[in-house]
Amino acid sequence: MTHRVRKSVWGLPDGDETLMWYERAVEALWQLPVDNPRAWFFMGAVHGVPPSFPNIPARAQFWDQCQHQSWFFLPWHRGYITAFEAVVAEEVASLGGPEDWALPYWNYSQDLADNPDARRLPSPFRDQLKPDGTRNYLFSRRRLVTNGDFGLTDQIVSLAAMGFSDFTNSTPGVPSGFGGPVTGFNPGGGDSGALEQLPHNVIHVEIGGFMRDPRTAAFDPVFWLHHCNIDRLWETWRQDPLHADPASPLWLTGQPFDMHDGQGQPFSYTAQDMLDTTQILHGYLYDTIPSPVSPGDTTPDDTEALAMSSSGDPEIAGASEAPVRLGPTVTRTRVPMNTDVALAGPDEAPGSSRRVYLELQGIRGTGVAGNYAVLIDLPGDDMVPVRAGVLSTFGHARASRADAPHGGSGLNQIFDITAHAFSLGLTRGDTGALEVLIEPMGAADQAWGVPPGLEGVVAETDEPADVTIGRINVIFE
Ligand SMILES: [Cu+2]
Repeated sequence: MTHRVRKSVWGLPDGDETLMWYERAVEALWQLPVDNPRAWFFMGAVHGVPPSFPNIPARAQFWDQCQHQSWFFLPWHRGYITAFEAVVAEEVASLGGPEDWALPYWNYSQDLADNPDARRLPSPFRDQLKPDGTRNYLFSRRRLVTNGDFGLTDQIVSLAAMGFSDFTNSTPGVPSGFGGPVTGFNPGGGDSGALEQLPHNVIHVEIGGFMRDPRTAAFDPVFWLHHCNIDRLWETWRQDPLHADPASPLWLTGQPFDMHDGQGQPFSYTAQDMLDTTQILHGYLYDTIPSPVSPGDTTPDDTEALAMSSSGDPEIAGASEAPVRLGPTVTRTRVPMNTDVALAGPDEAPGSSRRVYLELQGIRGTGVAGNYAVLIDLPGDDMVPVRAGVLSTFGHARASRADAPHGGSGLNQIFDITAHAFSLGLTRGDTGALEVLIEPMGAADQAWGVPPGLEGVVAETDEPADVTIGRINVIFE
């Protein structure tokens, strides 16, 4: 049996019709009533429900289901985009297109030497109208960029996540592994896994428009190519014999998810059902990854992977004294250090098992905000501040609602600053404070902008963008 093959969108040859058929299918699905499980609006609301969206009977079971800041992030989205692919492929075939349509992926992290255009949005997504003057259903207003160039930097397309050896880690204060922390059903709140954080969250916010908020993200047709790429990166990671998905039954079978297939029939799945891509609905493969090994063949097991990566109990070596509200320019925060904890011995140089993390805890607020560059510095020295990472606000408003998981305590974000901590002298134990600088990246884009045809269906956000960090911690592990 042959399987659908998901290809790089920038690698599609001249004259390829994959995106032409995608656009035609989106147009057809757009016309379906919102309570039809195959409707564009229904499928987008499965991820998140925009304010002012209609209430339908299926809402409680099928909408607002996306899993974020969770070890279910990757398997839930795999089922979601594959169900979407099934619906689009069904529509393409019924419109007279190919029988084997597959979702392409956008590999923005591709080496620019191999493809100078890799970081640009492919042109079929850019223009409001098609060459014949009719509406382009792949268009969505995105950060007011019309030439496809979002200015994605090396830092934004970083694949550092692929270096994580463990899938999950639930130790507070340290990164939660490649795939995310152990949770139950979790639409948002807490720590993102490494791949979810970067590039996933950061790309969402950089693209802007609907993509900036989980409640509207799946209404942008490029959402699906972004998530197809994230899914490909998971598949690439898990094909490495040194990596393993969680072996816990809580992950494998403990949490079922409800979805609709290409015919609009309900089905449910667990993470275990997502491990062999050739067995999910119609089955698919990626053009550049070898066939999956069968589930269960992977080594080492989860507990060994966890044991290898954790080296000691994390301790808080410094903490900010009050919540930090981010301003329109640079926000500077002094983080007093506890000199008893902030001491690394001479044998604990970079490369040893001792790690230092900067934790932004309880990122809360309203509206749709941008990304922020996070830099660290020692007060009073003459060195230039160094970059600790990118703070992404994707989902911060949703994770702040009192009815959200964790009671609306917001998002957490953790950066590994080990190398900087040694070079700044933070580990000498004689440093009184660390200064953290948080600076908006790029232009503000506070409105979603309602694309043509969605007026009256999706309200433009009227909440002001506001971001507050509950506490900034320096953690020694
Ligand atoms: Cu996403």
